[in-house]
Amino acid sequence: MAAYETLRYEEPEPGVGWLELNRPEQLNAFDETLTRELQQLLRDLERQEGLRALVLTGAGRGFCAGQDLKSIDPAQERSLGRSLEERYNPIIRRLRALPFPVIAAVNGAAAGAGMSLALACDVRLAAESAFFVQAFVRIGLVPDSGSSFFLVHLLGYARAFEIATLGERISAQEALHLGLVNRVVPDDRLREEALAWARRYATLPPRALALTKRLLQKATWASLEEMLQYEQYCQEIAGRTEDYREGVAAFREKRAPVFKGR
Ligand code: T3D
Repeated sequence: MAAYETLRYEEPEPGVGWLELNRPEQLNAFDETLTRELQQLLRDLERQEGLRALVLTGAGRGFCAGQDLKSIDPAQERSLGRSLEERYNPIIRRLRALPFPVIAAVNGAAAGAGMSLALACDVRLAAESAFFVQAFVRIGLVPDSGSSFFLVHLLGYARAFEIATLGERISAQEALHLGLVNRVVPDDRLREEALAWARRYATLPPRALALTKRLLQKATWASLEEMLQYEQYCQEIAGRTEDYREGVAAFREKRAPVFKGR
């Protein structure tokens, strides 16, 4: 795997990837290098042999503060549409398409596109001191990098509208109450809890998890009839795996299954 300037990647345990955005002085805001490197790393991870879960987090006291506002010259005209098309949207698409669960371990501020990044993960675990901000409106922009989609699907229109238009800080506890995060843990437990969750995924049948991810993503926009057909299609694939046969055998033999991803 390539060496990265703005990312740290390790596999602390078999099947578990740990990806840290690493520009702590800027609360891991996205500059050109970070967006390029994150695209590249996600492309590599899609094909990483044996990877069964990924944790995404930030170095230092921030998760990600969105676009780096200091690396751009406000006097110079830039196409923000092109910036989304070339830099941000490929990251969100790649993250969503990874064939294993992605856990956001939100360690601090998740603002603007940094909040979108957390929302694009499959589940969110937040440290008690973490917070979320739809910072876009504060600088005259609109929600991007998927935030409009994720907020409405997670919260419904009225709450999404409030959060996107007021741009106020949402504490980890409020986020839990709203359903924006799955769990809140003490700050000093975040790494251990995120690893424990990822470790659990690493023991589950990878094909079933990958297909479930595809099913649930499609369910956010498809009709019941489409989902019945897609479930049928995915179950046909899952039912042909060795892991399925192992799961049934383990149940019958009253032992824990060992899933190998085949
Ligand atoms: O290409 C395109 O432009 C289109 C795409 C747009 C996508 C977007 O994400 S637009 C939204 C951009 N992000 C923001 O507007 C967030 C700006 N930051 C903040 O509002 C606050 O910093 C936070 C709410 C994130 C955190 O507040 P707080 O009080 O915990 O920390 P702080 O003191 O404000 O920040 C700490 C340091 O990080 C500080 O550096 P300094 O002054 O100590 O040297 C601050 O400048 C730096 N920092 C925080 N956010 C950014 C940043 N530096 C560069 N860019 C940032 N976005």
